[in-house]
Amino acid sequence: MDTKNLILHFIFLIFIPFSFSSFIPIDNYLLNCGSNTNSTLFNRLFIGDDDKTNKDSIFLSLDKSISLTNQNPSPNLPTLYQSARIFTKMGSYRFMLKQNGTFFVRFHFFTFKAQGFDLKDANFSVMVGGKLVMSNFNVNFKHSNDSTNDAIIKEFILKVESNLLEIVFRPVNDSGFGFGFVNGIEVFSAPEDFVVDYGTRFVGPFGVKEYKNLSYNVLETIHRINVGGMTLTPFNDTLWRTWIPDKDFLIFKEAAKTVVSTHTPDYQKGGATREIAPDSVYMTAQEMNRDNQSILASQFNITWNFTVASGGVRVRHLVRLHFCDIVSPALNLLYFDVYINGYSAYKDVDLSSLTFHMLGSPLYVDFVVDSDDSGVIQISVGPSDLSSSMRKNAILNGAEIMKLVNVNDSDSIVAPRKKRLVLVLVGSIFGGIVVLLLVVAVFVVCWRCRKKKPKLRSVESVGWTPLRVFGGSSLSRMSYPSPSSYGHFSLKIAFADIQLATNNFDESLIIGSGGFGMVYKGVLRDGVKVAVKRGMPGSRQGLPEFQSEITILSKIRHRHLVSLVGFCEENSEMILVYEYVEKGPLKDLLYGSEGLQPLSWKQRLEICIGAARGLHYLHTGFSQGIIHRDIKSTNILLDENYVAKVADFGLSRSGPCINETHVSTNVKGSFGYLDPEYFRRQQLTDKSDVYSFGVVLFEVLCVRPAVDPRLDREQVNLAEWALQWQRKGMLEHIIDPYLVGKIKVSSLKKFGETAEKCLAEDGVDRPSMGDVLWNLEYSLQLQERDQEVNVTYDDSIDNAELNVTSSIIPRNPPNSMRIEGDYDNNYSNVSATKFFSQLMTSDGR
Ligand SMILES: *[C@@H]1O[C@H](CO)[C@@H](O)[C@H](O)[C@H]1NC(C)=O
Ligand SMILES: *[C@@H]1O[C@H](CO)[C@@H](O)[C@H](O)[C@H]1NC(C)=O
Ligand SMILES: *[C@@H]1O[C@H](CO)[C@@H](O)[C@H](O)[C@H]1NC(C)=O
Ligand SMILES: *[C@@H]1O[C@H](CO)[C@@H](O)[C@H](O)[C@H]1NC(C)=O
Ligand SMILES: *[C@@H]1O[C@H](CO)[C@@H](O)[C@H](O)[C@H]1NC(C)=O
Ligand SMILES: *[C@@H]1O[C@H](CO)[C@@H](O)[C@H](O)[C@H]1NC(C)=O
Ligand SMILES: *[C@@H]1O[C@H](CO)[C@@H](O)[C@H](O)[C@H]1NC(C)=O
Ligand SMILES: *[C@@H]1O[C@H](CO)[C@@H](O)[C@H](O)[C@H]1NC(C)=O
Ligand SMILES: *[C@@H]1O[C@H](CO)[C@@H](O)[C@H](O)[C@H]1NC(C)=O
Ligand SMILES: *[C@@H]1O[C@H](CO)[C@@H](O)[C@H](O)[C@H]1NC(C)=O
Ligand SMILES: CC(=O)N[C@H]1CO[C@H](CO)[C@@H](O)[C@@H]1O
Repeated sequence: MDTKNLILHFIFLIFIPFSFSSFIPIDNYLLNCGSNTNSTLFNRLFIGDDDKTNKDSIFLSLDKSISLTNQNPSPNLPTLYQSARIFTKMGSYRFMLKQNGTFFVRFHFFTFKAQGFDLKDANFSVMVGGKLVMSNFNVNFKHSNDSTNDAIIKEFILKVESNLLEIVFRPVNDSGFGFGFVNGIEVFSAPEDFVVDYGTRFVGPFGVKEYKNLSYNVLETIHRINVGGMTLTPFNDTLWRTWIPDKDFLIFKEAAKTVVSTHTPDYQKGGATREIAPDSVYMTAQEMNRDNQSILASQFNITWNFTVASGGVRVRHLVRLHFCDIVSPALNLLYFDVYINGYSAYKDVDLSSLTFHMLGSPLYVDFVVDSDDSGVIQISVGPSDLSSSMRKNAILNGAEIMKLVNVNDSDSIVAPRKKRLVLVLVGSIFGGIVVLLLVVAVFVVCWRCRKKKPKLRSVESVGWTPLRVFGGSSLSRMSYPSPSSYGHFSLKIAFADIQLATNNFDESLIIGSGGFGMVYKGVLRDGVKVAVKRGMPGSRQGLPEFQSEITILSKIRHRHLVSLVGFCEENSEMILVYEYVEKGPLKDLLYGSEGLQPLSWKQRLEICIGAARGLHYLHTGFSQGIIHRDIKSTNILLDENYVAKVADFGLSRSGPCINETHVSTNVKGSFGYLDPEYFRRQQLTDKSDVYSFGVVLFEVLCVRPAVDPRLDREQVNLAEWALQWQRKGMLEHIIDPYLVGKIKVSSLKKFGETAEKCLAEDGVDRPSMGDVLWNLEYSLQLQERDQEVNVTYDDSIDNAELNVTSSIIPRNPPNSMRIEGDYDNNYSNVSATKFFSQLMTSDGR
């Protein structure tokens, strides 16, 4: 939203006509459930839902429900709570509405025992207007033991865009044993603009942005607090709400002092109305306790902790704060900051400006905040830097906390709802269990669908934009960045989006870890699967690597390199977001789990070729090549088509300039893959990558770790060990048993030579990545060739091929590498045809 809209919003609010007459809802249903008599509560008439005279506008859909009456009510118990409607099967109320809009829906629950029902045992779900608002609700379970004498009232505020509102009760156990119940229901229209869709501040680690379409959420009231005041009952409230005092939520009570005004608030300018909150809320407040010099001397906030549902980013709350300057002797003396969950939510609040220069005019501000795991929403107000040292103060008059019921949870229920009602009706006619099974099946299917596609609640932000916290003291200074101004930051991702994508760094989404930190699987809002690499939060260790990786990766796009989707540098977080590579590290596939088909030789060759291409591109694709520095089998990832992608550029460094031959850096890399020359001389060249890649080649062939300390001394290091066998020309003795008989001799020979060259002692003797690439491709050709002329190594074939790639493939391998005899020995027990047919079948897949 842009500045203009916000200003409009406020101009609009100022001119909302106000009236002193009490609010009369257009639609107003109050039901005394399970009773045929009317009942009065707080001067309101709840009509009996069993009273046949009231049936014209309310329909009770199922005759299967039971009216239950409390035979031994305690004295003074309101009659509303002396009866209940019991649902042993799904049943519903339907209300005809005169007008669309936002509605209050309240349920009254009061447990008692009668006719074999103990209402404490009820366990049921409630849907309102097709939206699941309560699931597996159990009065006893949800509430503390001492509430047995009080009714429990659940309040929901939601938008209804239909002339019919249906409220469905469904026992959790649909087999006739479980049941649901309700004592009273209220359905009435909320005042216009009770929930507006603009100007809501979405507060979090990302700063403040706008939260749009608030009214499309179902809100469940969790706390309604008259700060600095006393309990207000439905008698005292225009919308029959109950407000409770704040003292039980206040932390460090000495810091706060209650203020009470005797002037009735003036609703002209601030934008609030009597329906938003009654006079009494605005006539009391907590301010900073400025009497106590020792407290005043130390800077402080007034802080309240409110318990809420925990559970990460998906549990969202609306925090509506009410303000009315009843403390200032004159205008523009009070400047304070608001914090929610420790995040700056509104800086330099200047009530005088917000009310267009009028003291004692109420206003409210809506905030949306994601719950953290603490199960607490913490609200603080404290003096702003703008306030003069003599007049440091902060106030709060009222607070409401409402949970945003996850509407999308219930989307799956919306679709089959109509069907289910019909089905249940049919079911009641035929008494068919089959029908119930169908219903269950529909449910299960929907549930599955829902589970399969976790839908992320969209964050109403302007895209990948850095957000600034509002710095102004006047609303006219509130502004939101326009999307167009961030074109060149297109890789920047808001922390909130990353939290969403990873379900707030859900441990179950961890797909890897390393020196840098954890790697999580995630899904961005646009559905793109990503791997989120998060540096240890708070620690700036590795910052150079982080920045190096961003710089490098943002420049690179290559089929065989994992591409960077974005990054996040907010709140001292270092987060890199990569494309998600479906099958994960080569290492995992190589050492695969039980039952997993091992990779064929052809697949392995193709993977090595892909990785070599990626590295070749890194080394040569830029005027100044890039050295990966940490090539290993965990850094080669495979996508769903087994296409290799080189990953993890955290340790990358730009290569030497033309006039230099190496880069001097601290030694980094992974044990077992590390170029010994690099280690000795601390000089980095692209040949260090070639060495590491050689180790990977042997690893792919032999399927054993680069370093395995459990083995005999001469076997510990794969590079040394494999080289020994390669030099003896007996490499086939140590290959992956799965590959035995499946590799053509010439292919293996070429492969072994290539790996050996990569592991040359001196970098200058190692081939370039381009050479390695061609040799591997040649090895693949040899494997793929239709007709192997000779099972043994044949120089002539090799030389024929060499004409094509003469500059790359080393001619005439040294005599020490001639291995014909050994191959003969090894395969002498396999007939040529058998050998080939094996090849055919394994390759024909
Ligand atoms: C209950 O109240 C309604 C509405 O005022 C009225 O029509 C109805 O007659 C009353 N029923 C009883 C039993 O008093
Ligand atoms: C209500 O039913 C659900 C589903 O069977 C169950 O998970 C939950 O524990 C039950 N709650 C109580 C309090 O019995
Ligand atoms: C209610 O439960 C709390 C702890 O959960 C306990 O301290 C308290 O004594 C209980 N009250 C009653 C009336 O049983
Ligand atoms: C409610 O709104 C919808 C569309 O917004 C409209 O089609 C319908 O007629 C309205 N119903 C009433 C009762 O106002
Ligand atoms: C429903 O309740 C009955 C009796 O308690 C039990 O036998 C049955 O397993 C329950 N069904 C479900 C789906 O929980
Ligand atoms: C808000 O709701 C309106 C009306 O349904 C819709 O057109 C718009 O796309 C919604 N905006 C967001 C950000 O969801
Ligand atoms: C609330 O209403 C009751 C009953 O009308 C009245 O006695 C009480 O003074 C009112 N309280 C406030 C704070 O207005
Ligand atoms: C002032 O506050 C301190 C706590 O910070 C408390 O110990 C002290 O008693 C208070 N003094 C008065 C006069 O209330
Ligand atoms: C008030 O609380 C916020 C958030 O916890 C904190 O950042 C700020 O430093 C606090 N101010 C004072 C004066 O303690
Ligand atoms: C208030 O909530 C914060 C944040 O969850 C927590 O750290 C603190 O311990 C809580 N304080 C009290 C007194 O409960
Ligand atoms: C409130 C909310 O997040 N609604 C979303 C539910 O899921 C659909 C897609 O299935 C989205 O379009 C809605 O925005």
